[in-house]
Amino acid sequence: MTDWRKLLEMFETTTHISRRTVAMTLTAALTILLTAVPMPAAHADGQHAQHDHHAASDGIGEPGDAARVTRTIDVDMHDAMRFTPATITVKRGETIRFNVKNSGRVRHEMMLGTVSALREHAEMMRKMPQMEHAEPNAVTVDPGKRGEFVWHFTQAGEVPFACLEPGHFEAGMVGTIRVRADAGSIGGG
Ligand SMILES: [Cu+2]
Repeated sequence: MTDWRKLLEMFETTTHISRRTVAMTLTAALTILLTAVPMPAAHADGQHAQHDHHAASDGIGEPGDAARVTRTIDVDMHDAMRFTPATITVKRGETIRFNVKNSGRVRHEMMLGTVSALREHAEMMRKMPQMEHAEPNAVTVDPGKRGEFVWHFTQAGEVPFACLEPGHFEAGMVGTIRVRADAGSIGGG
């Protein structure tokens, strides 16, 4: 409450409004703020505003053969709930080794999947937060560690990926792999 009082005093010295008015205004603002704070646990899936973009292809590719890796791509995961890079470009037919680093202080993971599959999985993770993924399209990485998985991109299009640690997907820890059909230049962007 000290901060609140300090704020009030600051407010008072810079305005000519009475203390009572200021207090009332601040209380009203605080009430609005408190009621506006979302309750994460109360969010039913149906309340999410976004819609699934059922991609033209549900085919995100297939587990890759480590002996046929054409390229290694480094991905960093951090507690700002972001992947770096968040957009990756590959060519159709490439077998990529994802070298995934967790530079945060909490566990993160990288999982490839359609948006609907990722969302379903995120829902499951909320119910079973300790669940670890042993699937070939994902890697779970402890803080300060590295992990990897190998994936073969068989179709042109976009392959979404996300971190499904509870709350991370919702916080925007998502990315996209653009799979190009042509043999043109591969951008880093
Ligand atoms: Cu995460």
